[in-house]
Amino acid sequence: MSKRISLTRYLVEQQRVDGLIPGQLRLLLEVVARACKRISFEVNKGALGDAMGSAGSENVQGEVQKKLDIIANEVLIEANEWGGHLAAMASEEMEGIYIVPNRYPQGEYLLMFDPLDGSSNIDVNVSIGTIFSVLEKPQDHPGVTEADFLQQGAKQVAAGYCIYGPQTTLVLTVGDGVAMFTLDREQGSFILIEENVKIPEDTKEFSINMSNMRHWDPSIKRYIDECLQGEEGPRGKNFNMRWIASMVADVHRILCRGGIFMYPWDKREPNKPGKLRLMYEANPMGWLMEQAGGAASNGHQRILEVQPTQLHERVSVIMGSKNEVERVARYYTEVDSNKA
Ligand code: P6P
Repeated sequence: MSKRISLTRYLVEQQRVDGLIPGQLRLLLEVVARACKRISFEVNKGALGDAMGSAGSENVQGEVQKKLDIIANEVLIEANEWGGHLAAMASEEMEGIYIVPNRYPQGEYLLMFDPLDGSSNIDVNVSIGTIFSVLEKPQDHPGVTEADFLQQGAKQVAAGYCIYGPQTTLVLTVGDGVAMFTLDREQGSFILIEENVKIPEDTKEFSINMSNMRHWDPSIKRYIDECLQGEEGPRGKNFNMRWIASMVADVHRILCRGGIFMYPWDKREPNKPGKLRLMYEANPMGWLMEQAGGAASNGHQRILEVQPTQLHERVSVIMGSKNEVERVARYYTEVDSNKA
């Protein structure tokens, strides 16, 4: 069992021992954690607060915004803009980037986030979460533009999420494995509960929205069909299915006990590569999966090697237990080579 130390002490020791976390990045991560704590308090109020229900507006994705989506976004902006560690931020809830105002010092990092992922679950009391990703601002030019954010996921220097469930738990990587911290509400601190998280390479549990089955491409249909055939089929074992419709919750389960999470391209919107967003959903979650010994693919390549061309671009997502992700990718390769 990991020693029960605070997030602050963990980050200081990682900074001191491994030099992995420069002072400004440590400050950034502590500020994000404090913002997540604040969001957790708002989420946990539920109907007792005045933040439930729709905000009566749509975000850049054309999705109905919940009041808590907007509150969470504002909390993250206000917490991070004055510290001097960031040059700019980008959010699922904002069309363009948010450049740190001139009244504050500019830092060397770029922060991207989905402030409240899975927000359709807010009104029915199902776990939701904040997802964040940190890049270094390119130093070869002054100022900051949207183009500075368009870096491959492999360039991330920190990534994580905070899940607001029965516990509020922050999950983080800076490239040296995955650590988990649960909020101790009495102390008001995130306390280390697990470090060096490892995902089993095999699983008996898949996570996909089965209602989209008729729209899937052949590789996904083949993979799921083989799982459904159970021990009499080619997999020789029975599978279980989970779909919470909250990526943070599904990913957290996989980090804790293995599994494969899939939101693949389907023919409902054939011109879109997928539903989930690359920069602030697939990249941070994909890095966490790889840092925990799992894998993350869009079916054709490693998600972290996808070269972004737009801030809010979407991507097909297959991530989790390494051997399962590799099996799905193999099925795609077989289809691609048959086409060739
Ligand atoms: P569906 C939540 O809206 C989200 O972006 C992810 O958190 C989740 O995995 C997915 O969409 C659920 O999508 O189509 O099953 O409602």
